Amino acid sequence: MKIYETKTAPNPRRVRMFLEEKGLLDKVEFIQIDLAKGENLTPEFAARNPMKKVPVLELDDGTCISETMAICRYFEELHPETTPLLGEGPLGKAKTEQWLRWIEYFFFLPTGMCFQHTSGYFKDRMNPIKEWGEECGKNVEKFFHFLNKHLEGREYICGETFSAADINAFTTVDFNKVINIRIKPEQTHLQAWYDRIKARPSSKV
Ligand SMILES: N[C@@H](CCC(=O)N[C@@H](CS)C(=O)NCC(=O)O)C(=O)O
Repeated sequence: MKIYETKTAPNPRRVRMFLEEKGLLDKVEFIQIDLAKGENLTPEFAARNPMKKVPVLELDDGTCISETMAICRYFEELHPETTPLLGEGPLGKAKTEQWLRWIEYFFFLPTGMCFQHTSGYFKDRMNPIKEWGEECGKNVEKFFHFLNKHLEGREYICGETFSAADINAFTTVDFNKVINIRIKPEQTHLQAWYDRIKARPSSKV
């Protein structure tokens, strides 16, 4: 199996952390795609993912799976003997999914929009609108505040068990450094949770 990815990009990092937590990282060969050079925009890459984004998982028979959470779901189902990261039982799975979607819509996406629209990083392929980026940044700040309150008295985002919700929120908090949004000194619950996740070996992959 191969994963086409970019080491510095946040979506592929979510997949690497997920695989490391399951002890599956060495099952996959990683192939680096240079996004700045537009290696994801070639017809060859588009044949693997018509959305032209990383990560993409390519199975040995050539089948390609795009979308970070679809790739994570594939490994969760393929290896039921590994630590579950997408919840257990009807309620656990539903609550984890709820958090994954909140984090994706209200945290990860505005973070990405703030980065792309204020930095102009992809201005060769999109039309950055600075005001939109700044507005998204304000929503990201609100989510930091929301997470801080939520994490008071909780070890992990879904409660007592580490899950993909922690991976996705952690990698998003980290990526926010590039747009200069950081945990504030008074956000002590968020900081304590961040330090707990950072201490896990998977945060280094
Ligand atoms: N919804 C996709 C988003 C993937 C995505 O936006 N990947 C970024 C890197 S983190 C990318 O490939 N950007 C290249 C571009 O926009 O040209 C997922 O969850 O995997």
